[in-house]
Amino acid sequence: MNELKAEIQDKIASYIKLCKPDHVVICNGSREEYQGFLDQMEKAGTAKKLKNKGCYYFHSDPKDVARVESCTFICSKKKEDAGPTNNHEDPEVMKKRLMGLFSGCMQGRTMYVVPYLMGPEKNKMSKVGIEVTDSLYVCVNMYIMARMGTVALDRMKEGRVPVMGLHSVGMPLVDGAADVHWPCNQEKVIAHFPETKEIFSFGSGYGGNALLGKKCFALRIASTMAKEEGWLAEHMLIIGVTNPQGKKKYFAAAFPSACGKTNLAMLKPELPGWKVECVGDDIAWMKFGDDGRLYAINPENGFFGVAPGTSEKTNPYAMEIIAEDTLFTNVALNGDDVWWEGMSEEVPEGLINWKGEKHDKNGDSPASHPNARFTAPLSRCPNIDPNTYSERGVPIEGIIFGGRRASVAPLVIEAKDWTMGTYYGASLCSEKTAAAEGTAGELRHDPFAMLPFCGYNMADYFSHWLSMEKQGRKMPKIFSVNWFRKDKDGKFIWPGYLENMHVIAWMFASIEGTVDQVETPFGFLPKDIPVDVKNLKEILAIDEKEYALEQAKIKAYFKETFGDRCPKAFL
Ligand code: GTP
Ligand code: SPV
Ligand code: MN
Repeated sequence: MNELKAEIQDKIASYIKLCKPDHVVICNGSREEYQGFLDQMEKAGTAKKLKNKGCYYFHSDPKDVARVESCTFICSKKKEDAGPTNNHEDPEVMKKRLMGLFSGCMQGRTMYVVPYLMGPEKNKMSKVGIEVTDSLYVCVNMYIMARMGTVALDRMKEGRVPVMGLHSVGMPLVDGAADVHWPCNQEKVIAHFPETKEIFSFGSGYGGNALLGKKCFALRIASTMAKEEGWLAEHMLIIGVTNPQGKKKYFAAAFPSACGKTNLAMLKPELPGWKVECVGDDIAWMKFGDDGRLYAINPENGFFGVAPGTSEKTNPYAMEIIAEDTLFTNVALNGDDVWWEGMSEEVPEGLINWKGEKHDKNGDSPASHPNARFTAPLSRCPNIDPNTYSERGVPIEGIIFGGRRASVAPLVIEAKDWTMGTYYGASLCSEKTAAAEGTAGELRHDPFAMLPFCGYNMADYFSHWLSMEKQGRKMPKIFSVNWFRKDKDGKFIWPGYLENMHVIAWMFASIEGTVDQVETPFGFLPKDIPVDVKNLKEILAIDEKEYALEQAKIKAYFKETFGDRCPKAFL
């Protein structure tokens, strides 16, 4: 640490002075250190060792189970730079509030300094961060999700400037108070300072609230960097798709939280001759190269995946990934193994639910929390793409936007050009899920699946996307998909999961120019997709009247929300 620039050392010293921890540990990111942390937590009773090698179980406070969007702030100097879709607070006002919250917040605890690298070691787009935290749970999750320790410190010694993040669960141990299994605070604040590229997170130990490399850095702060530097930081999975003739194309796809990114990234095709390989399942950083192609990297090094619904049938690769070296949070315990809704049809006897109570099989509450997650290393993925760690990134030829829509949105539609495709992204609507606080099922506008993750004015973000199209660039084709249309009985029409390969294959062929399409004013629809699905016709077509009505509503939303700042091309 001593080799680091004076400013960084001073910053950490100021965090120590403010938070008053009993001890400070600088993490080196070694396997031994990781195992030591897990042993420590097991001894304290906050982690439970499971049957499978390297697997551990954790469960949270019931009041700390998902991202807290209402407590997430963008603290730019000007309110309009945060824009109408973000909570804004003045940086000075927020700093004052934070100083109060963080003052003495680590008393009786240890402060861990976690240096980390986002992105492959040799890739030029990779960036460094430092998360200072009082949570061991965060340390072990960061070990899996980012590249932690020496590898990042080395980059900083070379002169790379880290994005600084201070995180506390917000529960000091004073006057001999005993610790609890999941310390947190009723009051939560996740504050981002885009101008100084700093993050402060207080009160939560869960997921995107606390693992600062993920949504806070790799999306909110990175999107502001991307705007300044002319690239894209997106809530997207990345896959490589190979057709039966051996031709390969890369796709990036944005779906809102808990709408199918991890599942699509791990797709194991049953369609003969096709192969899908995974580069990433949640975040993509993309930049046009000198050759005019759009190159993407996955800044993360692990999966923080939704557990419920994951099974041998729906996602066999995920089941293979989580067989070892995986951390489970808020799933149900089945002896010294884990279980969740959807893993098997039969609910096992004698489960302990995610709250640590005996599960009532006949009751209404699920055994696992709907936002229960697994944290597993990217390297365990059986279909990992050989170019995942490449120096250059992978060239994207197709971009997909998708929401969770019971009606209106067809299975797949292709944009006629970049502007229409960008509009598809901007006009994305989706039903809310358990990944964030609030009522699941409510339909909301979620432009580019970035509503909770864009670090600046969303209207400027639209313009930034439009400005990507330049002469000499090979613009990817853009598609919009919806796996979630329901019939009159409320059942999904499309079987989804592995069957999504049929839609990917259609998009692949469309980029190649080898499929028949139906032209509509809103884009190109497939003439047919050769698969035996009841009511397929209903989801392949659009009701043009209903569709036009929806577009009018979207335009009204753009006008009302963004006013003059909204790109004219969308109005
Ligand atoms: P985040 O990690 O929150 O960003 O979520 P995600 O976009 O990676 O979603 P994920 O793949 O984990 O899926 C979320 C939920 O949707 C899970 O319960 C899945 O079982 C379900 N799901 C995923 N793909 C499909 C699909 O094709 N059809 C249906 N019906 N459900 C799906
Ligand atoms: C999401 O909500 O989009 C996630 C989970 O990927 S979290 O890391 O909690 O943001
Ligand atoms: Mn996500």
